[in-house]
Amino acid sequence: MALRLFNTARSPFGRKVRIILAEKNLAYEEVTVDLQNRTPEFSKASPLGKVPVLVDGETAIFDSTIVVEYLEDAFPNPPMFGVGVRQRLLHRTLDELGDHVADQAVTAFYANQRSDGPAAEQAFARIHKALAELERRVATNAWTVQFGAGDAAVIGGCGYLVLRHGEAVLKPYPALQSWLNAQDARPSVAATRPPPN
Ligand SMILES: N[C@@H](CCC(=O)N[C@@H](CS)C(=O)NCC(=O)O)C(=O)O
Repeated sequence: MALRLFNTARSPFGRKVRIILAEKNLAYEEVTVDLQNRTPEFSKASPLGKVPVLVDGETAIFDSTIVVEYLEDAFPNPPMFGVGVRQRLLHRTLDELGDHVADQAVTAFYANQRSDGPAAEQAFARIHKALAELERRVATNAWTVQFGAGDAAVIGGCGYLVLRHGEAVLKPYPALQSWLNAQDARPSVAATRPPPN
């Protein structure tokens, strides 16, 4: 049965899943969701009303981290969590850091839209904690050996951060920035670049 992905064009979480689908060379149909006007079909698949949701036959799967784990279990090759306990842990940790950047970048975006300075400031303080940890990990080579789930989450989160808040936010993190730039050449990353604002 064909895979269907409910998503929005700029969702950082959706991008993470799309990178993994591309890396695993899996065909799927993408269904673009209007979050202001959810269809009954989407609401049935997504109890929390969020994207992304992957539908495989009769099974609807959310959230993005669980979708990626499902794809790994259902379609193990090529592996997206590296080899061995340490690499798996590293992918999961990067996934958490990448999702944290994504979550807080979304929060800051909406806070700015309603001119809520303190909420945006709080979100940015949280973003910088995660970016500092990512910078430390890239700079000390505490990173994944094989590209996979963790890398995809960091690219999704940081890509969305730059899209919504500008490149300057990464200035204090040169190692992370150059790692991100290098990933742009990867076909799964290039093919999933979000459209401009
Ligand atoms: N933890 C979830 C987060 C998903 C999420 O927050 N998606 C946003 C779009 S980027 C959404 O659907 N927001 C709509 C809402 O919260 O009502 C995941 O990893 O899938």
